[in-house]
Amino acid sequence: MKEFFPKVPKIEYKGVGGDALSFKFYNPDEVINGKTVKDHLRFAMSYWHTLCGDGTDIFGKGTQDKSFGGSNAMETAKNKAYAGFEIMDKLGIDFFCFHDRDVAPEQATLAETNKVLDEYVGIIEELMAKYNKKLLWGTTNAFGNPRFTNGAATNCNADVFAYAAAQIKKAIEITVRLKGEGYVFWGGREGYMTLLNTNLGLELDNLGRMLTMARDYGRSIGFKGDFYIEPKPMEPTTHQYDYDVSTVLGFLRKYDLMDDFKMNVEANHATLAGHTFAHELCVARENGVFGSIDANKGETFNGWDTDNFPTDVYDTTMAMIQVIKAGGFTKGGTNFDAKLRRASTDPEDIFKGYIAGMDAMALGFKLASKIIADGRLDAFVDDRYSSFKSGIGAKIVAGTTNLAELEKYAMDLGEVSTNKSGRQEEFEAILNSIIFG
Ligand code: XUL
Ligand code: CO
Repeated sequence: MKEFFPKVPKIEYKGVGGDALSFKFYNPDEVINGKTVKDHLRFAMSYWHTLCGDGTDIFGKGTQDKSFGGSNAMETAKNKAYAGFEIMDKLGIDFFCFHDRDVAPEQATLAETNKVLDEYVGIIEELMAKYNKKLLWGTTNAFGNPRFTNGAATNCNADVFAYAAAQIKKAIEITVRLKGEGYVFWGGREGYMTLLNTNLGLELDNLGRMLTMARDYGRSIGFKGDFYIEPKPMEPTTHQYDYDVSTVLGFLRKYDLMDDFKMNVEANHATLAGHTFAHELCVARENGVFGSIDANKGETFNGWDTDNFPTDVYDTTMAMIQVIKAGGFTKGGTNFDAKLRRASTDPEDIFKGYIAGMDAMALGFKLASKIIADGRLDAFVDDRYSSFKSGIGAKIVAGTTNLAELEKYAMDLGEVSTNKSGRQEEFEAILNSIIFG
C-alpha cells in the first residue's frame, strides 16, 4: 500500500529534548494509578479536520492539499481512508471519530448515497481490522448540504425532518456495524437566527422527538454505546438550542432522555458560551452526564470556533482534574476536534499538530493527577463547606428542616460573622508550585 507520509516515522516518546516528530510529554506506556496514560486518555483522530479540512476559510480557498493524490471524488475518498489509518498508526492513536459525509461523497439520491457509503464503510472496516483501530463515535453531517439551511430536526419543513431522520438512521447503523462506542449529536444548524420567523416551542419538541426515535432505533439494533449531545451556544446559527451543558441537561430532563444521553464537551464550544472547559466538564460530572471530550482551543481574544490544537497547559490541567474526578473515560475519550492553521502547509504539520495536542493533554493529565494526589486543594474545599456536615448544615443537606426552623435558628444566631478567607491567591500559587515545582 502507498505510503502517504514517507518522511514521517512512527512517533515515539523521546522526552523534552526530542526532535519535532516525537512526543515530549506523552509516554503512552507510562503507568499512572494502575493504568497506562494511553488507556487513560483514549486519543481519537477527527476524520473531518484531519482528512477533509484543507484550510478553506470565508475569505479564501484551501491551502492544504487533501486529495491525497486522488484524481476523482471516489479515489480521493479511498485515499483519505488509507492516509487516515497511516496517520493513526504512526501517532499510535487507537480511535477515530467521523461523520457519514466525511467518508463518502453524496450521490444523486439518498439510496445511492447509502450504497456508496456502505462500500466505503467496508474499506474502513478492513483498515480497522488491519491496524487494530476502533471507532470512538460516529455522527451524521445534517448541516452541510443546503437542504439543511433551516436545520435538521428543528427544520420548519417536515420533509427535511424526515430526510434528517433517514440520515441519522443510516449513520447509527454504520456506527453499530463498526462497533462504535458512542454516537454524537452536535446540533449543526439546530437553532435559529430570528424569532420573527421561528416557532421555538415546536422546534424544540421536534428535536426531542428526533432524539427519542434515534435512541429507540439505536437500542433496537443493538447499539450499547453512549449517545452524546455536544453543546455549542452559537455558530452557525445565532441561537443554538444546545447552548451549554446546563441548557442541555434541562432539555434531556424535559424529554426524558437522561438514561441514554451523556455529554461530549468541546473546549472551544465552552469558551464560546462564556465558560471555561473545566466548568462545562464539572457541570457534566456533577450531574452524572460526563461522557467524552472534543479537545481543542479557541483564539483567546476573538471568540470564534477556531478549533486550534490544544496547547495551553493550564487549560488542559484544569480540564483533566474534572475528567479524573468524573472517574475517567469509560466509553468516551479525547477526540481532537482540531485543525492546523491555514498557514501550516507542510504535509508533516498534521503530525506536529497532533503531537502538540497529545503532549498538552498528557501533561495536563499528569499534572492533574499530581494536584489531586497533593490533596491541598481538595482538603481546603472540604473544610470550606464543613458547616454542612453537622448541626443545622447537616439538616439542610438532609432536607429535614424548613424556613420556619431556619428563621428561628437565624434569630438566635445574632450577626453572622464567621466569613473565612477563600484564599484564592494562595491556591493559585499552590497550583503554580505543583505545575512548575
Ligand atoms: C462543530 C463541531 C463538530 C462536532 C461533530 O463545531 O464541533 O465537528 O464535533 O459534528
Ligand atoms: Co466538536
